Amino acid sequence: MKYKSKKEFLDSVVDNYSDQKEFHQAVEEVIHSIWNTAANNEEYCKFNILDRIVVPDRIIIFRVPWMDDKNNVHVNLGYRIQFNSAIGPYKGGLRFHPSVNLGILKFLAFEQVFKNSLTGLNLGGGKGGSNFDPKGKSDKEIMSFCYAFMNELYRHIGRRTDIPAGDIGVGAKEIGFMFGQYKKIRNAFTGVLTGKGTNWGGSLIRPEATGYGLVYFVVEMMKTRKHSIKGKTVTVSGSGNVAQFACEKLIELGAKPVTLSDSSGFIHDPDGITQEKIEYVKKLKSVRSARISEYAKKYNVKYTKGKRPWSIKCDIALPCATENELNLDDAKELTGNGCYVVAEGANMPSTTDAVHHFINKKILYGPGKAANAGGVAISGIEMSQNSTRIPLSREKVDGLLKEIMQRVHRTCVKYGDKGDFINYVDGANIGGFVRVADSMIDQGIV
Ligand code: NDP
Ligand code: 2IT
Repeated sequence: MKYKSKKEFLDSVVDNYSDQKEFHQAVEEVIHSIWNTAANNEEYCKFNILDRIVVPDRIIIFRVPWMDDKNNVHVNLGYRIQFNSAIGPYKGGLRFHPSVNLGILKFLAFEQVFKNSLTGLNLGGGKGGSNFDPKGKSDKEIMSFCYAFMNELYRHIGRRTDIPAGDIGVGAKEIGFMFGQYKKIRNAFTGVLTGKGTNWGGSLIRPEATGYGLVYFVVEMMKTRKHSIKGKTVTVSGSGNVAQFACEKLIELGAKPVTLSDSSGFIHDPDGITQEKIEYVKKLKSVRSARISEYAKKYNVKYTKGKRPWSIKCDIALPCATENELNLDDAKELTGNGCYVVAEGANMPSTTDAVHHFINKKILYGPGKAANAGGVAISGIEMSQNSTRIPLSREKVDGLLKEIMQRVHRTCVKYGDKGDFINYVDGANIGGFVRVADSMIDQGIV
């Protein structure tokens, strides 16, 4: 082993990438879990897997010039991080949000490597996006931006190379525009993106998959304590793709979601968010700048400005908005109020301190790379439907989603069972790592 201690290794990562704090956070969490596995394995040491696994295969950064409706010319930064392709072509979403920078995309791409490994499918890890802000933009401006983004991205992606999808700020509409431009430039109709419309190669259940899969994972976690999700009160943050479909599945299984949020505040509906109300949210949030405060006006419930929903008493909490949206104080408040299941629809929504608190309290805590793997898993199923050219039914895809989430859960238990509780963080990190590390060794020093 090249490093004398875990700390020495982590310090080297911080020194090399001093301004990428989210990336350090994600690496630190993984390294804590895998250290013993990596340090005690002769082959992993000989092939220097640790140093290699924290460096992306390549990072592409490019200029995205576009024109708004008033003929003003703007320039944004575009990124694609191709992190690791040991077990398959790069796969991961594109995020359009003003906060996007290299550190955030590196953390997301790094997490994606382990998440994709856990699905059991042949998917490598990648992520990309832009600091473009879709809020308040017209459809024409969104289209201009997506075309401009693809004018450069097309040369770096391909159905056997790198297959992007959606993430924050990138939904069906943006995927449509980017697919159209890729097809135009390449003159090829291929499954180069996932999350496509079902008329043109998309998979049924892909829009639902992250939220539904999250709830399937919660069901599996609760089974380990012989508990049922039925009748449980659930706080959910976010009100976008993941939050909406998590709520939908919760309602179907008889649980009671009571909150939703956005970057402006949260609503609390103590009677429970119903399917009818979710349909309203879907419509409301199809306009990117719409605010969840509208829900409070329409249904006459409380809206709290500038806060997140973690002060609300619940059995289960599902953070589904963004990174670091749940800190140590929130974690203490949640467990103090009796919450004993936390599962992450978002990527890295809990701060490091909050994660330690959940683990010390031995609650059922499902980290994002396991709990939200359903989205990318069904992206993988979309790719296989594009290859065979045979679309699958809703029931078939939903069945596969359930099966894959059960597989992810089994892997977490295999590597994270501590006897008196399951450490899902260790389980997900070690389970995800071993498959990638073994594959890297098989392929030599590349
Ligand atoms: P959407 O763009 O559909 O929705 C994002 C939601 O999160 C909105 O309610 C948004 O509010 C809120 N949000 C975004 N940024 C912030 C912020 N800085 N502070 C507070 N709230 C914020 O995205 P998704 O639902 O697709 O993604 C949500 C999370 O799930 C992300 O962490 C993403 O990486 C993760 N994820 C998504 C998958 C997918 O398939 N889509 C798969 C796996 C994980 P506002 O409108 O105010 O911006
Ligand atoms: O974070 C994620 O897993 C996603 N945004 C989905 C990636 C994908 O390729 O479907």
